[in-house]
Amino acid sequence: MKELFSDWRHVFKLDPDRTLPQRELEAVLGSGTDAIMVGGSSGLTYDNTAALLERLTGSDIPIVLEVTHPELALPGFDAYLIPMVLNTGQGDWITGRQALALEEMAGLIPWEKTWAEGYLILNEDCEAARVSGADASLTEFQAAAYARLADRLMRLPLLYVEYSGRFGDMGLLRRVKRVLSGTRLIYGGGIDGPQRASQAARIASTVVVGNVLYHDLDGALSTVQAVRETEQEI
Ligand code: 1GP
Repeated sequence: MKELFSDWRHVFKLDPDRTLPQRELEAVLGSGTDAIMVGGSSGLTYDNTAALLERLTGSDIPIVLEVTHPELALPGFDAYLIPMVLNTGQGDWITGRQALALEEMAGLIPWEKTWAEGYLILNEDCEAARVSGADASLTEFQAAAYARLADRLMRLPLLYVEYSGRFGDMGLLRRVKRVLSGTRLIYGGGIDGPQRASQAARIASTVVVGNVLYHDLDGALSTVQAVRETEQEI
């Protein structure tokens, strides 16, 4: 089935807790990227998420929110992605927090634009690993088992291999990709320019670029074309 994200190759991730001046934000929106993801692992509030949404409203590319806390789930986004951290021993981050949110909000959720997003967090030093207690030390073999679980058992639409802040192991990513049959593979972490963007885009269906936006805008913008020009391995 074709979903909103089915053709996304390149995505910029913006963190409401960090500042991007207006001119830079406009450059991001006009960069040719396929979508903007709004998300972060800490420091997100209703107010800073609403403020960023307001600045993004009116753009002609999809603006999607990764909902890490129910209070952030403002109306007005084009889609909502609900992270489920697969490689944590803390059930709260797999289904606990999500179920708690549903106790209160089930009737308010726009299900037609809401999807689960399985996360494999593989950089032990990143904030997401710290807050969710993820076991980031998985071998390729273990990561592939989680990928099968996401794809075959849970039939998740999306699997996000997250190395936030560090460029990941492309061998592991390839191994994960090879076991997926229906789940779309997203990669994010440490992409700082065209070369890494292209390396990741050869394997992952969607490549997410975040941090570099805040210290090297030109480097960040150059990843869009690099991803466009890269064909995904079969
Ligand atoms: C973070 O995967 C994204 O959630 C992007 O990672 O910030 O390292 O680019 P970087």
